[in-house]
Amino acid sequence: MRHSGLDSWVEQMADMCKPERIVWITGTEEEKQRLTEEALSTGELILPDQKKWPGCLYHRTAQNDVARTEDLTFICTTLRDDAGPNNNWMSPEEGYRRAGAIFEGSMRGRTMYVVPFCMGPIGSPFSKVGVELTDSIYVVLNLRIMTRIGTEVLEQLGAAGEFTKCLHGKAELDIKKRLILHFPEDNAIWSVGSGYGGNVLLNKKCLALRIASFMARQEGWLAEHMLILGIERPNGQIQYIAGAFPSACGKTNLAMLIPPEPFKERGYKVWTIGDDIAWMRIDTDGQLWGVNPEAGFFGVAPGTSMKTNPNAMETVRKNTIFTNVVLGKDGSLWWEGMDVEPPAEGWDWKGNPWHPGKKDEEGKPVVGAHPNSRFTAPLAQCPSRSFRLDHHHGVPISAIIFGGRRARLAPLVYESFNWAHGVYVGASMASERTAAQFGKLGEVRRDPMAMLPFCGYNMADYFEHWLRMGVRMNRPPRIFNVNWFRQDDDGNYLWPGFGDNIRVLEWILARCNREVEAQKTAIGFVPKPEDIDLSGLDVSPEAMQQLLTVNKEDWLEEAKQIDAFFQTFGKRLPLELHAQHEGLLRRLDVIG
Ligand code: OXD
Ligand code: MN
Repeated sequence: MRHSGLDSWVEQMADMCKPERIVWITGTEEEKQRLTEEALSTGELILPDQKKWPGCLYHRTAQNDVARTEDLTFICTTLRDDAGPNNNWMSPEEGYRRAGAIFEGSMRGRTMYVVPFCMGPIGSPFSKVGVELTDSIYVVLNLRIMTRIGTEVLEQLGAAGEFTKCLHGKAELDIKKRLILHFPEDNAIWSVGSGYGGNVLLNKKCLALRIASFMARQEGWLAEHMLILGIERPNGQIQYIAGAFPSACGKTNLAMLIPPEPFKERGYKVWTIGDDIAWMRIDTDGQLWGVNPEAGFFGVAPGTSMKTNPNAMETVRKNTIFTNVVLGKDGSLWWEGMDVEPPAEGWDWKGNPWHPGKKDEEGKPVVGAHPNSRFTAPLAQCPSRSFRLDHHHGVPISAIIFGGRRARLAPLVYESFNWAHGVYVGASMASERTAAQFGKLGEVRRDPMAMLPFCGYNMADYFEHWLRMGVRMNRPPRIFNVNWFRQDDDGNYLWPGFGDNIRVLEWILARCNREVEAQKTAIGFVPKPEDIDLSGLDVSPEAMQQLLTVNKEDWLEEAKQIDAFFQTFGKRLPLELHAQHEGLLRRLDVIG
């Protein structure tokens, strides 16, 4: 069955890019082998030791192309205001013209691959189809892991189905000729001049967040930068939590959490649905249900070890593509924080000779793996994967958590008073910069719902959409805020984090199930210290007290910053958020 709209679009794009040949991707094993061999023969991919790393591949990006380039990422809507202060804007005409000039003839002598992919389970009425045209085998092989691809997707699309038109070309990999453009009004994405995953796997941030968030508002659902996990309690009941955190706050670790011994013994288990993106909609029962539209993980390698995330280490053991980590002379793969011996000799992410302890001319240590080096691994290989991954309706969401890195301000956990207040908590979310990010260390960056770089339209309208969603649900999920990163006056973390975070999730579920009381504070409901299960843990009562403290002066200062941030949206900001802000100020005054 041919789809005439798809055929003519492919023809049109080929007329512009002028590839030597066009190959339609079907998704078979034999096709994967053929593509892999071709990429190995050109050096686009390298084969690591297949005994240690069966089925794994290694790739290096260009040195100027190692992370998402937010300043080259644009939302191209007719009206500038529709993109909002949270996005770079370009008119669609200018976008097509400028990127078109770079695409023109850029695939001469190359192959254009046509990759049909499905976000969400095949056959689910809630899934979305995209087709990515790309001149990169690396992209095709990554899409094969991150999404469902090939012939069965074309069958789902049928002769006239809707699809997102995604065009990617490496062109010259020149940063001056790099653009990542979104055309939400045309359901199209054009990315040119990059080979880095976040810029070129157009299914992910581009489609599943920026374009999908735009669609979600029109169609009445939510496309969010959230993990989803299920917690099985000793009685066998599994409840699901969705959570939004800015980068470097441990989303992948939380999604694959392994409970500490006393919890394991009592029968607690954690089930992973996804670590990055959640699509959530109101089902016929009037409640919120979520799916992970992805089929794989595109995770940060450094810091991942058997100590921090054993499930991730197990997941990446085979059939994984590694990008910009260390390659040993013996074919081993390694990254900082892997917690195993590095190879005695090898190459760093730039392809330069590297050995442990290497120093540059100034005597500074040379890292082997880029701090944003990645693994692309199938979700199906994750030991904690949920049996519900392919369910067409996804999973019912009991709680939503927002989180960030705040050394002083936010308590370990607090619950919002209701949905509208929870939207305010998400909208005013912020995190402190870490060494891994540009900018002043410790500086607070507002990142509402962790969506600042990913909301494909004006965030003021996004907040309004969230508020409306709450009204439409008969039992909306409860909304919480967590902060695993609170420190004492000497800069020591007060909370152990990682697997012990289940102690906080357990309190969250107890609140959802109305099993436990809480203390009302100006910012929300905070646990009574005795209601967080600390069995087997060395956290003193004083530390617990500090972890749960709401400091009036700090919050008054925070309120000023929230106000300044809200001002950037002008009159478009929903009145309800102003009312919520007033409410916080009033409560700080009254309750303290
Ligand atoms: C990611 C990101 O790669 O948020 O998931 O940048
Ligand atoms: Mn992400």
